[in-house]
Amino acid sequence: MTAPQLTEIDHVAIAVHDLDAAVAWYGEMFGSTVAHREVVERDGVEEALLKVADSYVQLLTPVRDDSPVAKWLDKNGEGIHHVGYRVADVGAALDAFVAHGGRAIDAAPRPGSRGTTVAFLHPKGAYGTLIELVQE
Ligand code: CMX
Ligand code: CO
Repeated sequence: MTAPQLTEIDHVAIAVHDLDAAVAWYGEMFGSTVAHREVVERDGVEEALLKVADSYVQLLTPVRDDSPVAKWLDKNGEGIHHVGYRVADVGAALDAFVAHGGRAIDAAPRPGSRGTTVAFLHPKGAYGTLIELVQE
């Protein structure tokens, strides 16, 4: 057995075509406000984080045509793109995952948004879910 690795849901990420429109929609419908907004160059996305208790809704839009989110939107249209699980130690969680035969996208932890350290796990072999491990 693996020791428990996932401590909280960090975020649910939703891919959208128009970030301002999606932010306005969440504000109008649910009174949500933006806690953080950032362009993450490495992933070619801009994100807006809306706080829900201790977690976030991460609205994502591509800023480049070669962004993985641009490709995903072309194929699937708008919708849930990935789930971010909080972990205490992303390196240890990634090692445990790979040691148990899991398929990682990132070979090692890397910087995410808002100063986090993250690692992505491949949706193939993860019940069709793109998983992001997030260490705050
Ligand atoms: N959720 C579930 N399945 C997904 C997926 C997603 N988000 N993205 C791709 N897939 C599936 C595809 O449907 C496809 O399945 P089939 O082979 O059955 O058709 C398979 O995975 C391969 O997909 P693809 O379209 O060929 O895409 P790539 O292999 O080029 O890339 C992935 C897929 C996951 C490796 C790539 O998107 C990636 O590296 N993602 C991690 C980085 C990222 O998403 N960054 C943006 C977010 C940044 C942030 O949160 O801060
Ligand atoms: Co994310």
